[in-house]
Amino acid sequence: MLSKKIETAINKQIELEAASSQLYLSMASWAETKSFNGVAAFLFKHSDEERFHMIKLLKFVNERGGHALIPALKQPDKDFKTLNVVFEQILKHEIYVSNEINKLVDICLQEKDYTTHNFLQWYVSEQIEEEALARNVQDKLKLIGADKGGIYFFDRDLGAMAAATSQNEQSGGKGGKE
Ligand code: OFO
Repeated sequence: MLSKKIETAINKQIELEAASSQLYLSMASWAETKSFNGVAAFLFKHSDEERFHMIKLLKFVNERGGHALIPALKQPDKDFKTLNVVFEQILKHEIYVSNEINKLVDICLQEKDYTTHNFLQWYVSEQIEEEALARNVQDKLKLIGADKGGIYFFDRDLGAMAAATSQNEQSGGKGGKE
């Protein structure tokens, strides 16, 4: 059974995962309108992953005797100007999410809820991966600078990355992500 304090804190995290999914969906749509189709595929995939993170929390709350609440949709940012702006924002956002997960882990320790603490370790690892990926992609963009050819290949590589992850998932692998 979850304590009220933990149930409320996880519901807050459900809201954040949903907002992350919406933000990446908005970025994907922006990228598609700019014909960055590879970047769009990567971001659509990322948005799906965030939704999965939300559902995983939702199921956990309900299984533990709580009530997972579905948050209202808020319109995320819609104009990003450049790819650099998109990926800077993603890194900032992921760092924020990691901090929120850490706070949640801390509440579990205070409440001596070791079951939820154990469950949250998946999110702790996931955030390490997500921050590393966001940093890596942002570094690539910094190297490319204003080089149009570089941007072309960057877009192609991100599309290939999204396709490889999907293929891996279809063949039963974890695809590096869930
Ligand atoms: Fe849910 O992992 Fe990113 O935000």
